[in-house]
Amino acid sequence: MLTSMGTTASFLFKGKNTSKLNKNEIEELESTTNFKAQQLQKWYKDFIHDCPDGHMTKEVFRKIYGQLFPAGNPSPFVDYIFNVFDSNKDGVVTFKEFITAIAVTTHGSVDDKLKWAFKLYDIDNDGYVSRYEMIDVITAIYQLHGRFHASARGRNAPDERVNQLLVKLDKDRDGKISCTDFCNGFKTDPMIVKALLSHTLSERSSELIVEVT
Ligand SMILES: [Ca+2]
Ligand SMILES: [Ca+2]
Repeated sequence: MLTSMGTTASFLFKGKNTSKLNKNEIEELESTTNFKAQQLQKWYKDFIHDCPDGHMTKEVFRKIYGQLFPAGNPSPFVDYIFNVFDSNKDGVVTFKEFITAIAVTTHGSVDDKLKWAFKLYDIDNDGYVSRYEMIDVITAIYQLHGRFHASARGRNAPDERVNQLLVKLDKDRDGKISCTDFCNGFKTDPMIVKALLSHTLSERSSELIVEVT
């Protein structure tokens, strides 16, 4: 995943800056993210260099994904991924929100990563992933890669792909998946992991979302 966003952010945030987190901020973030103080200061320096106002906007995300996927249309996917980073839903991503997401996606537990990925798919935040939400996210991922009209047909078409996944994940056949179903499905069936993650999150972008092995 950007080692996802990490890699991306690193190249995007080049430059020198003297901005630093204060002692209290460092202590809080060390305990919540498991990053060391030195790593946090570096992340912060890079973050402030590119976001002098102290928050990332959706435009910055579009810029990052546009650079990572020059052949695709990143906008639909950015809408969904931004929503996960922006945990308090105020329309901007603060450093704390940013580094928290990076921490989960780079060195969180498998459960934490799956819960994070679940939020990406649960677009309306009602606690369930519906068939339509899954189709929307997978379609956005195809568009991100710029291959929506090329290889995303037949068994690879988003609705067909979702049908295959729902058979595995939606045990009670009510057309929606809870976070527990989602996490259990991923953990008990490696093929689902492959189908949704490698597909959903291939190459660098996949790291941004979740890494499960
Ligand atoms: Ca926010
Ligand atoms: Ca939902």
